[in-house]
Amino acid sequence: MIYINKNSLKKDYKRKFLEINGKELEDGTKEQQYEALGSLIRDYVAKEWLNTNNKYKETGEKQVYYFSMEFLLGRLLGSSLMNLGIRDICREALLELNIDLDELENLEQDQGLGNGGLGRLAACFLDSMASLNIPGHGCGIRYKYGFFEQKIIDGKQVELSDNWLRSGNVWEIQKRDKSEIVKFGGDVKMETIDGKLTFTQVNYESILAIPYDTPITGYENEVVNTLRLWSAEPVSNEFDFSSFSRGEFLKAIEYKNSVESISLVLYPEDSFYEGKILRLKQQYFFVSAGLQSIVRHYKKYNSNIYELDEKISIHINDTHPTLAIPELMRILLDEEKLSWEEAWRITQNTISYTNHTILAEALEKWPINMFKKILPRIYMIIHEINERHCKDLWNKYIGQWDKISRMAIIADGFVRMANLAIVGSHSVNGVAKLHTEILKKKEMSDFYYLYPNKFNNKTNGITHRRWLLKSNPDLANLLKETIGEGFIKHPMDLLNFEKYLSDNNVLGKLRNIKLNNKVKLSKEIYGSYGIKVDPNSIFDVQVKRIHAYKRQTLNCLRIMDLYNKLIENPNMDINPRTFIFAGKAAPGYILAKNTIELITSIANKINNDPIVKDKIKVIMMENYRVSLAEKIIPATDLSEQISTTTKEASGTSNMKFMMNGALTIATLDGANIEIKDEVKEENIVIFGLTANEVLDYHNNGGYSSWDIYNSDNRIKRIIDNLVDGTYSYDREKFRAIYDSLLKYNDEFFVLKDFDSYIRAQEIVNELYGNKLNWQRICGVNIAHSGIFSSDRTIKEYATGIWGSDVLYKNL
Ligand code: 26V
Repeated sequence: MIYINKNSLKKDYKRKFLEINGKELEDGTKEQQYEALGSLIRDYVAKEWLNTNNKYKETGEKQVYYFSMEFLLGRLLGSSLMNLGIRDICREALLELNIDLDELENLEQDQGLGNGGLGRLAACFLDSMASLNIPGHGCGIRYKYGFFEQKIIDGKQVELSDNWLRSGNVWEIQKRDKSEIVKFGGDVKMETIDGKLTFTQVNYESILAIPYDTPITGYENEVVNTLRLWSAEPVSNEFDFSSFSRGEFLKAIEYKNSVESISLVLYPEDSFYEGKILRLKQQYFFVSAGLQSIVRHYKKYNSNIYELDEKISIHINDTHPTLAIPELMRILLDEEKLSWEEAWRITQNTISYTNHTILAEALEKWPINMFKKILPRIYMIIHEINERHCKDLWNKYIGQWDKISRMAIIADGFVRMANLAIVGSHSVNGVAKLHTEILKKKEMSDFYYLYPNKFNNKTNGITHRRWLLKSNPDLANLLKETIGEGFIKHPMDLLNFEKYLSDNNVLGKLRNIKLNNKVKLSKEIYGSYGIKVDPNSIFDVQVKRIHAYKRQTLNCLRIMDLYNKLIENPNMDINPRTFIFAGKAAPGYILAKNTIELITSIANKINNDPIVKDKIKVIMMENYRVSLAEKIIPATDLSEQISTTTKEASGTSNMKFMMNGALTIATLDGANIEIKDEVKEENIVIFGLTANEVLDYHNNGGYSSWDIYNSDNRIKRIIDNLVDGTYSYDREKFRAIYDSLLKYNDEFFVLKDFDSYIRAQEIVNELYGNKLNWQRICGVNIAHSGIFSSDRTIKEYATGIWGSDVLYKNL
């Protein structure tokens, strides 16, 4: 424990402020006060960080490395203070210095090095590993620019760069002495040395990888793990005077820029794969640097390279870090001089892989020619892996050429990363039960029948420390008052809350907590957009990436339908609703951008119509990110989880909402199914096609959106509204959406699910009418959310995938 009291903290803080700024605390700006506090907290963490690392060295425990192109950490000041157990002390100390801790916490730039679910999951996992005493560390890229900042101007998304490092980053420590060299391009020289065929990469380009380490603190347990992010630099940063005198100054600058471009910016696409050279370079860059440093560290403390797989687990978050497989092979073969068989055994045992999407357009595959040129030795190794793999297939599946070609790693001019990840790892998992079943029985069925034991499910989770304790302190306090503090370390204890749900006093408190959170959000909305929303209305929320399969369009269409009904019958008896949207569209995704325009146009029309003024409002909040989610989710009554069934691998915001006492309206997709199984049918509202029905349409056809359009007047009217000037003078404005629904036969079954969605919304309206019952439902959701803590998920990974005696012992 760090022993700090209010007075020592005040003293330390003033000293730190003076050291950094050369002036007194009270003369500083808020930004300077934030920075000094952050630096001080990092100093406090430093000792436990060192101790943790020393302990890992002494015990020789198995280390887990989570490789991910994305880590969406959000802000770290509040969560670090909370995990160290000094947030309250700090708040009081600062108050005595006339500083509001919340204000400083709000100044922190989000660390937004991720697109959405996959990156946030990686952040939740780091938090859980540290909190469960698991030696687990992150490895990724230190993008100079994170996920773009979204502004809505004239109703449209505008992207600004996210220069998050502008005022420095107090949490990271640069470790120049732990740099690695990553080699690109060149040729491979083959020669026989001492009778052994050896491979040496020559004429390559060297790039320096500099690690920046961020401490990941466990919850009140003195564990501090590491997130190591790599930044690219030219090997020599010296100014090249000889080229300057030859007039080649610009060339030197250009070279520097081209090297640094590798870690310059996070790709903002999360569902359309494009074979961009820079992205391939990014992938190899961090994987190679990460693996080299892991093996170097391993060798420092272990003499037997053959036992590497007993001491190290490497997990790859989607296919993006799959090059870890051939890179580990390269190190073991070319540098450690192991035989192919030994290197392969170690590699397979070390590596495990999670799949996060079944959208075909997101599957990574690289053109062979491009790949060979950039990574010649790695290509050779993949080629050999493929040869051996296909030979096995030929022996097993005699004459079944179609199947063998589907399963090949290199085929049709491409290197297929998912196939490589499956073949080169010992474990392949999906992220929710349905998703894993689809992988096994459909998307990856060939591989499942070949290696049934590799496949397993690990339903996602979220850290209840950030998403309940930190983001909803009033609810956390009510839980502490009722069921005690046990749930913090053992989230399944939340189940005890169910006992209190017959107590009207507790239900009343739940209601007040939610109302308070809604008042706060209303103020935020008013402050940012000048729109007044009624905290007593139902806060009906859909916040997530904008994507056709997530069906923000379905949400829009029912709002349009409700608006039509209210215009016709202004006295219609409904509970007033505030529809809240937030989310970013990939910059090149036209349909998603069009959807944002539709939302803002509907908002514009409805919010300015006096007829419906007291009944409905529509808000599109800008720049959705972790810190905004922390404000919206605790203030939500209704959580919209309405993806086309089979398309959302898991979803994780669904879990955050239930944990904060929202009712879910959902399709039976991803983890929604498991949420339903937990809370039971009467505490969630389900609608829409089932997985089998969707798969049946996919296999056998038979769906016609035109038929629905022509047979349902409500639907015809709102679809026509898209192009009849109701929402824009420019009648062509929503043509892309209109066409996707009619001309292209509504790929995501929006019209098919419309009627059942409307009926589900009517049920929500009725439920909300019975206040006590509504609160009880919210309480049931909270009580059953413990299973969706990422602590549960991480325990399953640790015991089921990364397993070792030490990991078992810890749990
Ligand atoms: C995919 C791609 C495709 C190629 C271009 C760059 C790029 C960047 C990121 C991704 C990741 C997309 C996969 C993803 O985020 N899946 C989400 O993972 C969540 C955590 O498992 C899960 O809850 C969501 O359902 C799933 O959509």
